[in-house]
Amino acid sequence: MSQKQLPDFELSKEIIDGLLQEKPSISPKFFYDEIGSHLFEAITFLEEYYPTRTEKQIMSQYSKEISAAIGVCDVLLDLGAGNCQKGSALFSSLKPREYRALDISKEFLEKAILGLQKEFPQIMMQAQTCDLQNELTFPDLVGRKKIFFYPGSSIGNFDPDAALKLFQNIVQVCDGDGGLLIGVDLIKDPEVLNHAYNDMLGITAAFNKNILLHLNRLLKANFDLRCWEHYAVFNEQSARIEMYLRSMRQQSVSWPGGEKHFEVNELIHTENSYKYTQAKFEDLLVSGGFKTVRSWTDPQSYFLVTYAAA
Ligand code: AVJ
Repeated sequence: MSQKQLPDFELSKEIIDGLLQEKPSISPKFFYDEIGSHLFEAITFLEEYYPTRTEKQIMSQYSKEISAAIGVCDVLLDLGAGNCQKGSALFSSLKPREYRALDISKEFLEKAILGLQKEFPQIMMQAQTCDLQNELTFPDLVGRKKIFFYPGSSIGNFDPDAALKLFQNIVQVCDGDGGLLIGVDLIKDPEVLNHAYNDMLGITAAFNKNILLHLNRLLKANFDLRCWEHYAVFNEQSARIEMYLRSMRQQSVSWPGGEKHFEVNELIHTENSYKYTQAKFEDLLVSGGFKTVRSWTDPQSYFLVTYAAA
């Protein structure tokens, strides 16, 4: 993988540019510092947050059909691997020769890999940092059958145009072999969606606000978390959950070399989480260049797992 690690000043520039836009925003990739990664893990245990457990149900109920659709797996590339739990759950059915765990934060990955390697000594394992906003290339894996795994509806963070580009990139890297096993959240009753992003315990709120603590460290900024509140809502027109931080008062935030004034109720956009219909999602994969798609869902049609062959 040839992604370069961004130097801190480039990350800072990206964040500052976002904050100074007319509609301030922070990329959701900045959620996942160490605390953020653990808070997200906590979210996946919440009653209201159905995606993780529903995807797990689908994967285990249809594991035979899924592995039959995939066939031989030489290299399993786990995009946004996190704690590697979902990726390693595929080991027994896919039997990959090699496992590549890719994510933004390498620290989190390496801990997970260390434990896994003992349990599965026969599988070659490697942890790599990777920002999916950049192009994927795997010069060391040319000619090998690659199965990409992108679970959890992480694809929902991309707008459909960017998702299409990622699919095209994966198809190109696959070079006529292998494919993509991907999970995506489906459009459903807005009340169910809104509850999933506004949980009673406030874990999602903490996850959202933690992005500001991460920025305080990255930028040496001085966001005061007491002055910001979590706001998440399903936008039916755009078929996406939109997540924001709302300024509860007039305030200024500063960092070395700059500052930004926020009005009462001014919003910082932190995340889009797109939801699809099965038909729209399969169409997008085919538009990206995949030759065939096959999907599995749960009885309530809350979540979709699709294998797209390159
Ligand atoms: C990791 C992007 C799939 O959109 O549901 C969970 C992130 N944000 N709760 C999602 C998230 C708030 C999650 N993804």
